[in-house]
Amino acid sequence: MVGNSGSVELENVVVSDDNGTPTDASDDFNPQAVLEGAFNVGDTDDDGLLAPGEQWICTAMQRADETGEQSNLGAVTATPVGGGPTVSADAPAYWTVVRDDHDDDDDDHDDRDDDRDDDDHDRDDRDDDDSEHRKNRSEKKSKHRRYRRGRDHHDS
Ligand SMILES: [Ca+2]
Ligand SMILES: [Ca+2]
Repeated sequence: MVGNSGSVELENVVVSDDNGTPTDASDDFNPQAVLEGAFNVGDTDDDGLLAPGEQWICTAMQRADETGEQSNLGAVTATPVGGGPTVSADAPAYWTVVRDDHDDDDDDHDDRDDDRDDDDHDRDDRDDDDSEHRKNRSEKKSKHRRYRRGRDHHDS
């Protein structure tokens, strides 16, 4: 998001991103302006000039090569309408990259927890109840398998 805290409209607004590598300018890029028609969605009077109070929006999606703490630096330059020195501003962003399969790992972990709870419960019961409970569970499973096999047979 790019704003103008001054009192003069700005033109030639250029937003850049250091791509998380401040010492390597070769991979820097310009985030895309979020447009509404031909102008930035935040250009409320559609004149292509960043007026005081306007909030222009730019966006970018980059794939991080490494997990862990990441940061990038967004910067913007612009020139005042009617002349004057180029103005600039920058803002760092920090985020953490996690692996794509992180959620799957969590699910597996939860399953293991559930099993462990069952075992604890069985252990509290007497041995007879415990074995009966296990038998009922396996009967239910085999019944379910038979049903599926029968239905498959019926279909074919
Ligand atoms: Ca860079
Ligand atoms: Ca404007």
